[in-house]
Amino acid sequence: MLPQEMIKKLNEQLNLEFYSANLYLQMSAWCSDKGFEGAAGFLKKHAQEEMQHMQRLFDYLSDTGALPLLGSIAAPPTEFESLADVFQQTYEHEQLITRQINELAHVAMTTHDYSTFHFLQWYVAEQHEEEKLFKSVLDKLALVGNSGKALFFIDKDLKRMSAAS
Ligand code: OFO
Repeated sequence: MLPQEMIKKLNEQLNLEFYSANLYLQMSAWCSDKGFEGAAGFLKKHAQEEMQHMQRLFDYLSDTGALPLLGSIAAPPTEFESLADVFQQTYEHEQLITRQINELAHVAMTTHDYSTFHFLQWYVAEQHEEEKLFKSVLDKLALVGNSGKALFFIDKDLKRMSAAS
């Protein structure tokens, strides 16, 4: 059985992954509303990945005899300034998640909870990929600028990226 403090922290992370899914799904809706169909599809697919992150925590808690607790989840923002603003916020959000995962891994290690420490390694690797992915989109946006043509190109590129993943 996991220590109570770790069960609480893993449940917080589970709910945060739910929030990530809702955030990206809401962003997807904004993109679709503004005509960025490639970005909308990319973020919608990513929202599904976040649900898998949630599910992994759910299963780990359950498999170790703890009770997954689904709490209330804050509503994500609904308005964004631009496509660049959307992706700036995704990147910042992923950095927040990385800090949370690192903190969890630190607690697991220092309390000798090596099972959870091992379980969290998947998230450590995943966060590296997630930050890299969103940073690459931001870099492209910075490179091409904000013209209609540039955004059209980026949107097409996001469509290609989500079809390839
Ligand atoms: Fe995007 O990594 Fe989970 O939250």
